[in-house]
Amino acid sequence: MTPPDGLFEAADALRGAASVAVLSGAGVSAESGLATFRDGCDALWGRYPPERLATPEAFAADPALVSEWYDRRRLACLAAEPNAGHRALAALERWLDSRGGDCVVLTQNVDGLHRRAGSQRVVELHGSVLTWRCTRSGERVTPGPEPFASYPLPSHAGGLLRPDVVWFGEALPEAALAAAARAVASCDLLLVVGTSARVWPAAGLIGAAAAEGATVVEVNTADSEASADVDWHLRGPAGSVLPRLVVAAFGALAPARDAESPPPV
Ligand code: BJW
Repeated sequence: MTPPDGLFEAADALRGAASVAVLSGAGVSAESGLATFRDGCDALWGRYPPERLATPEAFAADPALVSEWYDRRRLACLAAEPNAGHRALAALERWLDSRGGDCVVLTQNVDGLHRRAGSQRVVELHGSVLTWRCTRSGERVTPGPEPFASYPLPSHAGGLLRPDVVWFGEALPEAALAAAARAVASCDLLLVVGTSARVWPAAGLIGAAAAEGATVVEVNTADSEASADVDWHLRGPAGSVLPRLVVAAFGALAPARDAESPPPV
């Protein structure tokens, strides 16, 4: 398969970067079978407009509908497996660690797949659908792999359980936002993967990194709101472009065990 335009130039930049931040979106999990939000016939909001499902007002108006929709997504995320794109990002972290650099994944995804692929430094900007919290006490729970017994599910404290995600109009977790701001202010290269860059404040991290002098490399199957402003737009699915990028930059997906031995291919 022909490499996407810019792959080798982006790989050179990646090899020269000591500090890398990754901003990921739903597209990175598309090849794990999880629908994206806005593109394609499988888009999650194809049947429901976002304000019907992803706002506190929607939950207040119809907690049964919103709980069931999120519980189905929770079960789909638990059943999904990380794909080659997630694994390439985990390999990238190991490469940078082995060279005294650092790599952090700032994800808008709520599916937990980056961690399951082996990435250790993951900042969940929009929370996690795998944990739910009580609307009254704020207590968090991690439900098991079965569907909920009822929609909505009452909590022990007399409230309702809601997904521990960030809905429109809600603030992102303060610590996550602060960690993301630090990462983009200090990175040499920002890799923007599988996001339409339409949702703020996450989308603003791209301009913030560029303003601090970082090289911005985008991996996407289509143009995003950010494409016109990035240094390299690598067109294609994350599951094939990311492994090629890491191999082009470092020679293999896994880092060498020590300085003497060559990296395993
Ligand atoms: C592939 C691929 C493959 C496919 N390989 N690529 C500034 C300007 C305008 C508006 C605002 C602003 N600041 C804030 C706002 C309001 C609002 C907002 O952004 N609105 C916009 C719609 C305009 N933002 C908020 O409300 C945020 N909160 C906030 O600002 O609070 C302020 C506050 C402060 C203090 C107190 C109170 C409030 C919160 C935003 C929360 C977003 N939440 C959601 C739902 C999370 C739960 C859930 O999962 O259901 O997060 S919305 C949804 O969009 C989800 C996603 O994380 C997010 C981003 O979507 P993403 O990941 O980009 O997916 P898609 O589908 O859009 O794109 C997929 C991409 O992948 C495409 O480009 C494809 O081409 C590509 N692709 N296959 C590579 N194989």
